[in-house]
Amino acid sequence: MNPLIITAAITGGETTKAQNPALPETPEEQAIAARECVEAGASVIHLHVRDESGTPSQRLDHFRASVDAIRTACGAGPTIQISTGGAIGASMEDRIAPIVELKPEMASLNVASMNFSDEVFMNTPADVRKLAGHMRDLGVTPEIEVYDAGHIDIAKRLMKEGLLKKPAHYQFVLGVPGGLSGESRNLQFMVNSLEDGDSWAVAGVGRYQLSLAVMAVVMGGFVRVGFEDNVYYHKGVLAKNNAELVARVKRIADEVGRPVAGCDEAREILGL
Ligand code: KMH
Ligand code: ZN
Repeated sequence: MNPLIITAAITGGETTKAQNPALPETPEEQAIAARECVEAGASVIHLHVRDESGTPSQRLDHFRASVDAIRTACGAGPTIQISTGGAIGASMEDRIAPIVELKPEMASLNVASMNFSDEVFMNTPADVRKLAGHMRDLGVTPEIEVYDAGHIDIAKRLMKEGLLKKPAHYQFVLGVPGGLSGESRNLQFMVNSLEDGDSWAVAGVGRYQLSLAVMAVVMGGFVRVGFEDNVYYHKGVLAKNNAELVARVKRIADEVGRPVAGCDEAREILGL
């Protein structure tokens, strides 16, 4: 079986400490969370950052502080995947800036506008092309975030336009109110829609996190867990930290004989 890449989405753009007091917000908290997740089996850290008051931020100094703190805690180990989705309402200029200035090895790329719970997550075609163009020109590998089946078709069009390279790496974020829900038939449909050589991971939102992780482990996909998408360990029981969610996926993989990728192996698999 191919090695399993586990991504830890430790903070997110929408989760609050009111939902789980263990949410890492400061660079120091994020560094501890990242180290614990890597020790538990994660090889990629999907990173959103906050300002001093805990409000989501796309500011460069905030990204720099968190990236530096994570590097100090984890060494060159994990791939730090910068979020260009940010929080709902962030301007496209602010979302692009960390990519241009920090030139990370990997960053998320959202390809469509959609309702996102009670709000609207804006990704106009012009903005998506602009961001994808920057990533291509700077050699930043995109993880294509897709929340609905048609988003894969949008990504394929961007490939035809030369803005995205093949093979592509997708993150299926399933269970956002406004996107596709996290039933197994939906995951299977998404996987069936990919082209040869593409890779995929799944991030189940809320109650879908565990079931979709289990499916991905046996289907040969990769898994994202963490407080960005889900703050619970069991129904009604908050996770103590992000690492607890990572460790559970690692245990499941161990049980079914799927090796878990180390940090260098993940980089190689993702072509970074
Ligand atoms: N906060 C969500 C609206 C990403 O990181 O690229 C978007 C998001 C996606 O989290
Ligand atoms: Zn994110």
